[in-house]
Amino acid sequence: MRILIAEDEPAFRQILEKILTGWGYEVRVAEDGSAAYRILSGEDPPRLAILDWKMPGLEGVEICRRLREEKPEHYLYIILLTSQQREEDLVQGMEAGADDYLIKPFKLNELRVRLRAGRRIIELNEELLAARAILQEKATHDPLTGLRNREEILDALDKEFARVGRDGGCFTIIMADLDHFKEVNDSYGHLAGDEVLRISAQRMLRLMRPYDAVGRYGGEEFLLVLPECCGGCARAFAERLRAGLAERPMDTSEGAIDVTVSLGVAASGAAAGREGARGLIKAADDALYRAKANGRNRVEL
Ligand code: GH3
Ligand code: MG
Ligand code: MG
Ligand code: MG
Ligand code: MG
Repeated sequence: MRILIAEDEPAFRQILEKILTGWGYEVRVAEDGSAAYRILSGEDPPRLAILDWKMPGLEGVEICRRLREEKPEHYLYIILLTSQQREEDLVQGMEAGADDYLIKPFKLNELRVRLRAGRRIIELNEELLAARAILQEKATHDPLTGLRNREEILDALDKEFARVGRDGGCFTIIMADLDHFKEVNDSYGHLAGDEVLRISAQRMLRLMRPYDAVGRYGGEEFLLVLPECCGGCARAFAERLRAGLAERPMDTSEGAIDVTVSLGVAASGAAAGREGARGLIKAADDALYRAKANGRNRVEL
């Protein structure tokens, strides 16, 4: 585990560095408070720090205070090292955000076990963050395709709607529905149908720009939100999407399957005002219905 030692006294700093390296830590050192603060507030800082209290530049307590205020999301375990030994100092140091406190001179064994306690907390914190990321992913994404789920793409649409209302400009949404998908399931089985959904999602993603959003709106229905793309741009994109999906058969475990898609396009201007984002969905849905009625594998506005 990486650790920062901030200590202005060279001899003591070198001893600490040597000892901690011997204990298996990957050690970085800072010779004064400003250097320590730069490292800890920078990119990918160590998660464990031993800070001397009295240092030129910034004092250890001040570093604690600033980091807790500025980077509350980044968990850093801080041990303050100091020769201050009054109770008020301890209280002040911990209140500034230190996790632990050691008074010089201290016993090496004590430092060793206190660091171990710190590591336990850091590891627990990391597990918690990982679990939260998984929950977050599950709550916002469709497990089959990995695309945003319905709530999440509707959320993206609401945000885009609000952005355009505030900053002006335009955007387009596309409702895309696979054609005769029930037949794919009936002929090749539900698992092959699943594979087709996954491949369709991948093909769509490849055709989109990085700031476009796509989500699985329903079973075999996808909603796309395209910022700063209207009129000719939107039509051309929808056409590329249609052609790109149908371009070549999709390779599944049940063989190659030909798939086409119908698309309904609606530009933000179409539903400006009272109906809001839901009105736009209705417009795209109506266009999709026309695309189906007019023979499928086509784009309607
Ligand atoms: P249309 O061209 O009019 O859209 O015809 P369609 O057959 O695609 O439309 P319909 O709404 O009749 O059928 C959609 C099918 O999609 C029915 C449903 O079983 C299937 N489906 C929905 N979700 C999934 C899924 O997650 N996996 C698979 N394999 N099939 C799904
Ligand atoms: Mg000092
Ligand atoms: Mg369909
Ligand atoms: Mg249908
Ligand atoms: Mg459908």
